[in-house]
Amino acid sequence: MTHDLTLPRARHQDARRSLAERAVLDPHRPRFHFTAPGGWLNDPNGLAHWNGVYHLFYQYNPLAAAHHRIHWGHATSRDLINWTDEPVALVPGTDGPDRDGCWSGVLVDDGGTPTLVYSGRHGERELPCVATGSPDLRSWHKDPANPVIAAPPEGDLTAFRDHCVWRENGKWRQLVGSGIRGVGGTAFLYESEDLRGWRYVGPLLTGDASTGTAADLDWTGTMWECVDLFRIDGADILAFSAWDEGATHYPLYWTGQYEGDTFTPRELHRLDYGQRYFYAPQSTRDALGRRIMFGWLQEGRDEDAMAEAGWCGVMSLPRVVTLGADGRLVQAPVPELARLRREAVHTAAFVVTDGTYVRLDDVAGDQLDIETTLRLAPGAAARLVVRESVDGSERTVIEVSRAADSTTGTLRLHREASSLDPSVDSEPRYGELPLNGDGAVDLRVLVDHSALEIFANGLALAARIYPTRPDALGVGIAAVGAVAMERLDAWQMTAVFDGPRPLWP
Ligand code: DQQ
Repeated sequence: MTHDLTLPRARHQDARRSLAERAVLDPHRPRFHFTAPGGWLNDPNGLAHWNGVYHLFYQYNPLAAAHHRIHWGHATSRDLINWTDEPVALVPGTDGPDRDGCWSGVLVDDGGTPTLVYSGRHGERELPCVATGSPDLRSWHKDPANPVIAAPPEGDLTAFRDHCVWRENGKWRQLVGSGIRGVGGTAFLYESEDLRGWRYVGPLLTGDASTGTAADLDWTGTMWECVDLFRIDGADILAFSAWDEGATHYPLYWTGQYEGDTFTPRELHRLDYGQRYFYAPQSTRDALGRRIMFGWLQEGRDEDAMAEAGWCGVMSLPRVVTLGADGRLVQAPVPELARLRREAVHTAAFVVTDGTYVRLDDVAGDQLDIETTLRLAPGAAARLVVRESVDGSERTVIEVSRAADSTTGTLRLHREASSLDPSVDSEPRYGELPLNGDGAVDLRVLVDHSALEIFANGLALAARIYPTRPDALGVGIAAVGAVAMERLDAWQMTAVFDGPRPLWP
């Protein structure tokens, strides 16, 4: 049987349907990840756990599946899993400093008053703005003093936007992402008594863009977007997204020490190996003391396909971030996610014979949570296959391998056969996977239509895949060398979104 590639597009092309109606018809739309009701979604903003309610704001264009005149969408949840759409929080002004968009920012508690600090965009320029909220965080009032910083610091800068704001020693402190042309990305530090009048302190830390290139795994770019400074288990983390000339590369973090007006870096790591598929992350500390992080899973299909689908952009699953014994961040989906699990399948341990492929016939679907523990001999590799069509022409391969020297490994995502649609991104993704001497890999794979999130020994890799075949639902495992599968548990994941949602709740 040949699959008609034109079918999904033709169905979406009906311009009489609203964006939200077209969105729900799209087979690539996730069902348990947060998405906007329709139109465009990018960065998570204003994350907060406020009076027992989680607030997720996000960069939103309710008018088209394109990045233009960005609003702030808003959703709330009591469990980080089920979301209620709230009224759009910020709309670009008819005039004023945010007339071309309300770009990324944060929510802070100003003595009981919910207050947003965001980047107002006018022309090609972004400047810090403030808005205060009603006690239920449903209506927002922009401050007449906006922009609250009239101009970036002097110098030849690549950009000036996005905010991290916190209270310290009775004052507010703020980081604004930027880049010094010819030098590198940076985070400018400011101080304030009242969130309105800001004193420039200086660069907290500046990267060196002359070291490496975008092809490297840890080039820090010419501008740092969405800087996020937090302390976790006594360690200071400065996270940012490396940007260069309009290209959104990947999220990175420095470990180090924040003291006084500087951050002394120790180590630099990728936050997620999916590169731009987990971009612009933002985190908050919830009432349980957990560091909760979301990132933006960008699309891997072209602008026409997004426009036809009526929606684009996926919010990652909320992740709990902790500090590992090696000083690196460890990430896992919030445990609340397990509430969506249905129809458990437990596979008994077995040795995957070298060179064989075992199709797991009782595990199949496009909404799955798969947990497995694999043990790799030195030089061995295990390949977990998901979204495989019956004829094998479409398949997505998650590979974990162990080097012959036994303590290092690699996590790799192969997408070259993920889709028969030649227009979608099929580039591989990979990153280093530290292993203990026993070669054990705890692997968790969440499949949600086009959204894929992988966690291997606490390291994350998010990506998007667009299988065209309705039967691309299969799961299997292959081995090269000696691989033992010590357990595999899989669940169907129930949907939290069903049916069209209002674009303007
Ligand atoms: N997205 C926002 C910016 C930010 C970028 C605009 C990161 O504020 O720098 O939608 O994806």
